[in-house]
This record gives sequence, C-alpha cells and structure tokens, in this order.
Amino acid sequence: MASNLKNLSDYDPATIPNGSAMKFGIVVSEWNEKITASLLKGALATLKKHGVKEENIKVQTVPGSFELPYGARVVAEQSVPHAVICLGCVIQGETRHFDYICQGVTKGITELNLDYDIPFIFGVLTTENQQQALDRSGGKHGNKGDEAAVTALKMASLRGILLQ
Ligand code: DLZ
Repeated sequence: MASNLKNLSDYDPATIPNGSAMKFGIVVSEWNEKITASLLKGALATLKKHGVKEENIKVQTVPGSFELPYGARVVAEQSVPHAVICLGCVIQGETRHFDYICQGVTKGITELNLDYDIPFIFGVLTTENQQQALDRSGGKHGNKGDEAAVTALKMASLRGILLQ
C-alpha cells in the first residue's frame, strides 16, 4: 500500500500555496464516522494552517461514500468553491459492497473533475480493515485528511483563481 512508504501528513509547507483568498467545500461521509471525523479534523486544520478562513470552508455531510460525488456536485454548484474535498472511508470486510462502492465513488469523483472547472479531491480511505483506516486517519501513517487538504490547496492554485 502506498501509504506504507509515505506518511500521509508529511509535506514541505514551503511548497503549499497560501489559501487566504481561497474558498473550499468539504463533503464528508457519515459511514465509519469515527474515521471520517478524524479525516475532517485533519483537513480543516491543514486548510486553516495555510491561511484559509473558517468562513470560507463549507462542510456538508452525506450518508456514505457512495453519495460523495452527488454531495460534492451540490456543494460545487451552491457554494462556488475553488476546490471540493471528498472524505470517506470504505472498509473491505466480508461483502462485495466494497468493490461496488469504491468503483462508484472513484468514477463519480473522476467525472466531476472532468465535467467542472474546479478540482474535486479524492480523500477516501479504501482499506482491508479498521486498523488500517485508523493508521491513516491520524495514526502511524498520518492523516489522509491532511493529504487531501494539501492537494486541494495545490490544485486550487493551479489556475491562479482568487476569491470572487
Ligand atoms: C452499504 C455500505 C457498506 C457495506 N460499507 C460502506 C463503507 O465501508 N463505507 C462507506 O462510506 N459506505 C458504506 N456503505 C454505504 C454506501 O456508501 C451508501 O451510503 C449506501 O449504499 C446507500 O447508497
């Protein structure tokens, strides 16, 4: 797994664009809430650390990861942010739901990136078990919420967009 090689919270702060003139949406899944709450905490802290104002962050919950693409589209259309971060956690377990949900959310977020003029960030953990998810949501492998926020700041600055 890639995050065995790289801590998700490791980055060079000097390479991160200042977010004081940026606006973000965050869509977060309620399924596996303990994990997704930690992802959200990490994403919010990282955005604020790089200058994003609290009032310029719109957080919206959805029931599960499968609903992230639709939730992200609604946030994009209603809040007009510079990027939307999608946070979720799908744990493999015993059922084939894992493959269906992972495929649905991945395809959905990919299509949003191609259909809209803003980036949609994939902050979804797809793990074999709960321990792997805990390790990547503020545990020994860092926090995917931090990584998603850093990616959002970099992608939002790609076109030099400023707050409207
Ligand atoms: C149904 C389901 C299952 C089995 N597992 C997860 C999961 O591990 N992570 C997650 O975010 N959501 C899960 N869901 C819920 C689906 O994402 C979705 O909310 C429902 O299928 C309703 O569309």
